[in-house]
Amino acid sequence: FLHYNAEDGYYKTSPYDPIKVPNVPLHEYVWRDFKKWENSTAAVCVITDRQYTYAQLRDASAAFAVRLQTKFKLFKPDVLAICLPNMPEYPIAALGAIEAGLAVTTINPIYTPDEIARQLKFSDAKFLVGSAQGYETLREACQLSGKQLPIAVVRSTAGEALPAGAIDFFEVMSTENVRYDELRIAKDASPEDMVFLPFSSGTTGLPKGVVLSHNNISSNCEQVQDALPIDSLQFQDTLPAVLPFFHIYGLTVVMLSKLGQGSRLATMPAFKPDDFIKALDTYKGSILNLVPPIALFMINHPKLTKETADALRVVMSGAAPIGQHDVERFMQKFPKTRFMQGYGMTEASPVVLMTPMGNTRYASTGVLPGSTEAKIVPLDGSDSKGVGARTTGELCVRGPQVMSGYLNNQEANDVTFYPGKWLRTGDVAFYDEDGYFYITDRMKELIKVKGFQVPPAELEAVLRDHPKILEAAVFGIPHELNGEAPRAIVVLRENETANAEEIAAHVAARVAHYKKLEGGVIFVDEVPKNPTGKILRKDLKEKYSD
Ligand code: 4UU
Repeated sequence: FLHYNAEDGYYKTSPYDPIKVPNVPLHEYVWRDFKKWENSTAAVCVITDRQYTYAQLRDASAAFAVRLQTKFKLFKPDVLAICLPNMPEYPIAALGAIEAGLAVTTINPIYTPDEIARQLKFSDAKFLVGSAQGYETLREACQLSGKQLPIAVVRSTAGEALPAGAIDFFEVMSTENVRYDELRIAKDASPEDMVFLPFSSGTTGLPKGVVLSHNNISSNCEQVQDALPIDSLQFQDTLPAVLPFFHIYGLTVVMLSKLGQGSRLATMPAFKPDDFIKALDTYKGSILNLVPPIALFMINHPKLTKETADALRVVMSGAAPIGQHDVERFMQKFPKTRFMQGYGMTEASPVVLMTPMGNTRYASTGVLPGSTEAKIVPLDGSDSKGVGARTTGELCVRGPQVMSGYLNNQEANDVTFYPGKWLRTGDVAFYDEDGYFYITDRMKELIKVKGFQVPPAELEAVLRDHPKILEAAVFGIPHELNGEAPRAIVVLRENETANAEEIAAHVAARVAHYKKLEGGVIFVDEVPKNPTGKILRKDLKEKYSD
């Protein structure tokens, strides 16, 4: 599967058969086989045990679609924002909006009002779905963004009050008196339309809107399903859905792909040890997508025994590197469980690599899924031609899952793609003779904490807002449990004094908690920069990591 041509140099193709791009709207793709399991549970909340069958989930989302159009006058190309923790209603909101012809932007529910406001503005969202608990934060975010959006609130228990001014999501998704034939499909609707607008900082700078189409997402579902085939008519798998649905990993790989295959989602609003153990033990979690810190938790937590995870047949780790030693410890503790790895990024819907069944190369993040091509190019950007096996460089990919580009950002698109639609990942990798890829480093500035994106440019902007700070630069240092922790170097204005705590507190008050300056603050006289004023990030790591 190694090829060569004059334009691309060496490039790899997938060992799998090419996928058939579904070419239908995403909700139709997800519901394609739902009749086969319409009375099975589709989603259950691990905390409250409230649940929906496939028929209930599908009907509720169709009802939501109708009301978005008839009651709220939302149509293509409007954007709906979902700011919810994981819960069974999440797919109702997402697939309903999609059925109405809208695109969905997914917002981290633990964001601060500032962070939410920014995404509402960038995405130009017209409607918000949130939780009762998060309602005040959303109101504040609306005020900050200057947009008075209708906010539909999901109450997680029947007893939870509807906040004043909120729309009751249960009313909007109610199947009572709904006229399904009133749904209007735009004449120009196409599977190439944007369906999701998640945010990612990509290789540099602030978060940008990632335009993902129906075909991008459904192609990636197909690709994942080929690498991990399941048969719900024989046995219904349960997925402890602990990875947040707002992030592309939870959204595509857990929620959409598995609903398309008839599995049961056991949703958790946050990672809490007892809930997580319950999802494995009581709900018999059998396929588990996780990030490395959760694998470490499973290895180390005394209450989580081999018996607790008795039903667990597959675990897939992704979103950040995991050490081979940790994989081995995991397999020692859970010998019945097959350990897989995936590698992906928001810009690729997300999956780019997955270990195949029976893999024993535990340092590898896997092989290319169907219809995906990759090449490794020199790190210095001097040439975009691919090099051969066992040579390290920047990983570039192309395939039906790769985004068309960032929203309204030609400049970012120009640096993110090489000619021929090759997406630059910003990750350092090589492949072996058998087409297994190994991610060895990250060359882009992005910091990953527990698998979440922490863009340095975002924290640098927050630091620059501090009245005592002249300049700042942020980078990641290794962190035993979370993978990395953000650290800042700070130059104070003349005649100012400050201590590290007050600087860290300034940041902590303005960002989601995983973005805090856990790695500390160091005061310096200057930020290392090149002649054009760009921060020399490599120097930061070398100079200030100890
Ligand atoms: C080393 O993290 C993601 C998507 C992760 C994902 C999705 C489906 C993993 C497995 C899967 O099946 O997306 P982003 O956009 O938040 O972050 C992308 C970056 C990558 O560029 C890389 O630097 O996260 C890092 N990354 C990894 N690094 C992702 N997966 C891995 C991995 N090993 N397995």
